[in-house]
Amino acid sequence: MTAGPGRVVELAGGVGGARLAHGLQVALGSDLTVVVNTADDVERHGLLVCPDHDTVLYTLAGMEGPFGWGIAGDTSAVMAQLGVYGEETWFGLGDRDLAAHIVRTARLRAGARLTDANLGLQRSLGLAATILAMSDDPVRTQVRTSSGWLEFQDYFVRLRQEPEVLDVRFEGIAAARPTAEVLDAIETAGLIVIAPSNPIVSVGPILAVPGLRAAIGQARATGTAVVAISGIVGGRALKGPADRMLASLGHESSALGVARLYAGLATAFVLDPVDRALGPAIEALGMRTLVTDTIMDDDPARARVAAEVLDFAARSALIVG
Ligand code: FO1
Repeated sequence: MTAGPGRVVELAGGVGGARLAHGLQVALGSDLTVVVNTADDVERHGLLVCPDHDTVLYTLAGMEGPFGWGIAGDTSAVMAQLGVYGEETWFGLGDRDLAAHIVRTARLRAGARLTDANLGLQRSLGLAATILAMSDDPVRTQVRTSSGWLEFQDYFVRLRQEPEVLDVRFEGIAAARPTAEVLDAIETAGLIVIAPSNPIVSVGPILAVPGLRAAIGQARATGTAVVAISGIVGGRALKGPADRMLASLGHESSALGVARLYAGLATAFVLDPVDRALGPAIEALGMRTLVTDTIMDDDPARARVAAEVLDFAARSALIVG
């Protein structure tokens, strides 16, 4: 029996990251820290909504909705009434979900940091793991389409990811600072896992926070394994528009295309059996590879993928010595 990896840090976006986090939480409990993308955050009806944080929150609490976000069985009486008042209702907020945005916004207005407002929600729902905002400073993803720059949720939800994405920028990123909690988590991590989330708009903003990529590089230089999991399987995104986005931004829409984005950062890469033939090209980027089924449709699959990633990291560390 080998010792566990100690603290594990997962960099995560929404649904894919949340599913892996759920599996990791089963194995690690409070040794898991999830650093979430906040560049999808959006102000709706005067309230701050943090989709990636909340998706991980509800998933770790075992209460996520049928599409992966929101709360299972939630109702939409407030949205219906907002529609009566002439408000836009394309971004659907459930009644119980709204409570989180009300509490978060109130605490922020009272002077709390985003990190602490979110930690309060996590404590109330009894999470074992910790979820940290990548930064307390506002960062917002914008995508350029043929009709100009759009706010991320405008593109993602209102326009159903239909327009081709010609460029991506993270407004506010230059002034964003990583929090002390995030830097401490990375410094003390025994393992860093990059979730099978969109590498451009989910993991991309996290790595773009000034100082964060360097902190991971420093951890890597002192022996911490950095394992990335492909969210592209057989050339298609497991969820969302990552495949089309990679292609329209000039990257290869494949596990190899994802691995190239993490070259120099990840020490190991997990790919699906259908992509086995890409293994040698990924290894040529300087990463060890693990080939395993990465689809996490149900709880046992999440636990299995998480356990395999942990086992792989432990074996890689033993081999590296
Ligand atoms: N995604 C949708 O496709 N439609 C929605 O109406 C929607 C509402 C929503 C409300 C709260 C929340 O936390 C997430 C929500 N999402 C919705 C998902 C979300 O905006 C995206 O999946 C992520 O931003 C991409 O990671």
